[in-house]
Amino acid sequence: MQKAIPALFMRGGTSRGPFFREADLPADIATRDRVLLAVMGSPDRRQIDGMGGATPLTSKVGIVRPGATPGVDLDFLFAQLQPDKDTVDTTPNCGNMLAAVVPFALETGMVKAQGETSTFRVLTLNTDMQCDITVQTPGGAVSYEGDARIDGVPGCSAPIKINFLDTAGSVCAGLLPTGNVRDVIDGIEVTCIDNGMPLVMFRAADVGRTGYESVGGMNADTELKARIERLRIACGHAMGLGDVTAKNYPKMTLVAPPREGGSITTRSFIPHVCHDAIGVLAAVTVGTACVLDGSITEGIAVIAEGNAKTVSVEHPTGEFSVELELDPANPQNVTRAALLRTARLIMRGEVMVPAQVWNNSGDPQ
Ligand code: NQM
Repeated sequence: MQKAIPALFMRGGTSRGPFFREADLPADIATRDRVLLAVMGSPDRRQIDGMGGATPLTSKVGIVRPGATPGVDLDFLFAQLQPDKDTVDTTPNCGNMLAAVVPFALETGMVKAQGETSTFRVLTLNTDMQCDITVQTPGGAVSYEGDARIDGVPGCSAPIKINFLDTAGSVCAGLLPTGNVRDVIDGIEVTCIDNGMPLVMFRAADVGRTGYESVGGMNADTELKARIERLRIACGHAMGLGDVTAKNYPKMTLVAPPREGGSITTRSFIPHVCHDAIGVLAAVTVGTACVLDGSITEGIAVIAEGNAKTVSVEHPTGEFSVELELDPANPQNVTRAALLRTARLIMRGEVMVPAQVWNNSGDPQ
């Protein structure tokens, strides 16, 4: 017998995966993780026996419950799986999957629409980060149709606005986990920074690349990938993250001058595969580095004056605009980050999980 678990299959930004109500999954974490691995078909490079799309960006899961903290409407737990590994990592955030949380909660009746638009406060349990998310709810239902366009997703959809309230030091102990805005690690000048996502940023030119290479070219560049992994492991120790060999962070971001009228060009390794675009909180973190005096983006990033800045982060499939607000008393302090995403309900139903997955778990489900 297989067990049926209710799920909505959703795109959130440039990522995709099944979303569950927390109450529909096993409470025991080890059993839950075995269930999620079975749902996605991991570990298997093709994920042929599950719902995963054979890339890290399509091996993601969202788990949602009503907020358990005063002032918080919804709690969101993000789980990163991998096609070819048996890991379920709930340590880092995913700002893309986050975009689908409020649509999921509205679709499942966990929250009620407030009017033409609805805004809910969401707590991301992975890193205890809060944000306000506004979705379009004409006539009391989520609308997925509109003219908002995000690079990396074909077509147009209804806009989803995410306003981050506290992103600094998500997984690391602070915004600049080495204590410096710039370090030389393993012979390369880097900025180690975490404003929502732990990143190691370095100039593409410093590893003999332009920063404009294609995703396919980057993924085929085994020499570069080996160099980046060595740097990542050294930076992990410097950032207080310990041995990051088996961890999905820090992500590695090559930067170069903008080419399309934006603020900076990026190629992101997440951490072993080059992203087709860039992660949401990775973009917030890149944007933050661009406004910090002395970071490795100095002399590369093109940034306008003023305390409210739009940083346009160029990536392989377009650009990602992040609105940053700086503290007028201390312009090195980013007080707010806002951005636009879209999401879509792709399928609703039940995902079937082989009964043997529950064996010996001790969980009554
Ligand atoms: O940085 C990819 C993605 C992400 C994460 C990754 C993300 C973020 O594009 O907030 O969205 O870094 O693994 O979904």
